[in-house]
Amino acid sequence: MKTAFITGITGQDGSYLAELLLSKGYEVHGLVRRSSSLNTSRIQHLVTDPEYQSGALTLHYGDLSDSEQISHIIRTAAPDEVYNLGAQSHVRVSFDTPEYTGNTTGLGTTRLLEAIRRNHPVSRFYQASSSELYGSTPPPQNEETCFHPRSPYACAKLYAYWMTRNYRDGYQMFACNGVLFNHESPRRGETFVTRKITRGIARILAGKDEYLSLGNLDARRDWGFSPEYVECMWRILQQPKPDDFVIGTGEAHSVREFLTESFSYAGLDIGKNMRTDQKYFRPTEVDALIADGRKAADVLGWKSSISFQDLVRIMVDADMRAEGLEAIGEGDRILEKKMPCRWWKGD
Ligand code: NAP
Ligand code: G4F
Repeated sequence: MKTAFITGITGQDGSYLAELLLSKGYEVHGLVRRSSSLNTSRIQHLVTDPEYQSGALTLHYGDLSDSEQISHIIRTAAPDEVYNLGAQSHVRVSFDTPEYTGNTTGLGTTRLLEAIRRNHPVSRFYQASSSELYGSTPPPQNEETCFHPRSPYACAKLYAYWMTRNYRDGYQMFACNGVLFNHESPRRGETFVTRKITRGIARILAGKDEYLSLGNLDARRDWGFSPEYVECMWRILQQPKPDDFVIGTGEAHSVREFLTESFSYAGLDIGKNMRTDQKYFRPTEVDALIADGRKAADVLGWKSSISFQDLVRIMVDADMRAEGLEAIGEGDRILEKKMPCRWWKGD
């Protein structure tokens, strides 16, 4: 049985990855930061699942700013694979908290790499790098494209990206970057734009809100489906040699297109139910991200199967149900057709 350690296990990707690895028979350790309110809702179903009560899932309190606890976990769990998904991951918030973002998203990676190097250097390491690294470099973007970060978040991720490569080169560690483009799901944080829109739709239909407030509608993103992307993280660590990979669908849509597609699916009127608000605009914006994922297709044998329209339907339906409304239903049919062997249990 292999052992994995996941930072960010309570987040969108961490929760799906935990399920994927448990379904493959891994023993999974996860880092959970203490908070005064419950932050384990995405993995609560795993915590209470009798299947995992025999030691397959172990949660450890800790924080990416606490090197002693991170070292202790690496030393005692001796994981075969480490997935560093923990981060202050919100780009807009990083403009308000640049130092904190640098500490967790940037230096947190170094703390983990150093804990591995000193305690268990055979661990394979996955760093959650981001398409935000490309910033203002025009698309399409691949492994050779130069980086031009446009936010404190992207600067922190750039430092983490290079530390990962330096530990690979300098210490021969199996350390890899997955440069993932935006990926979403019903478990996406409520303040990222896709989820904000789909949840906003459900709240309007439930009579709780009258309208949704958004910022820049012109930015274009390459949006994929998170469960498919965590599968790539795992595949990256199963390769014969460590390497970096770009992961995305190769198709981009604007925020406006996401809004139009989801509002029309739910039968809402943008003119009546949407407003723009300056507070959601950013000091510097990333205009367009589109993955050139040919390397991932060739080496990892990976290609996305959930389209933009599918994603919209899956997310709107999930939020309708979460509000106690009836789902329109296409989202369920898409998942049944395209992902019949689903390994995740939540949603
Ligand atoms: P997410 O939902 O925001 O999850 C972030 C996780 O990090 C949560 O578990 C969070 O804990 C944890 N965390 C935050 N600060 C921490 C700290 N100081 N110490 C320990 N843990 C901390 O993010 P995601 O969408 O799953 O993304 C996973 C990773 O991939 C992140 O590193 C993100 O930057 C990166 N990424 C994401 C995308 C995307 O489109 N989703 C694309 C490229 C890269 P709480 O639950 O307690 O907040
Ligand atoms: O959903 P977003 O906040 O995601 P963003 O900034 O692209 O970052 C996400 O993807 C990155 C990968 O490229 C990750 F590394 C990162 O951790 C995160 O997961 O914003 C998407 C776009 C932006 O252009 C933003 O300006 O939507 C625009 N937007 C317009 N109105 C809004 C809003 N974004 C948010 N969050 N909230 C709005 O009201």
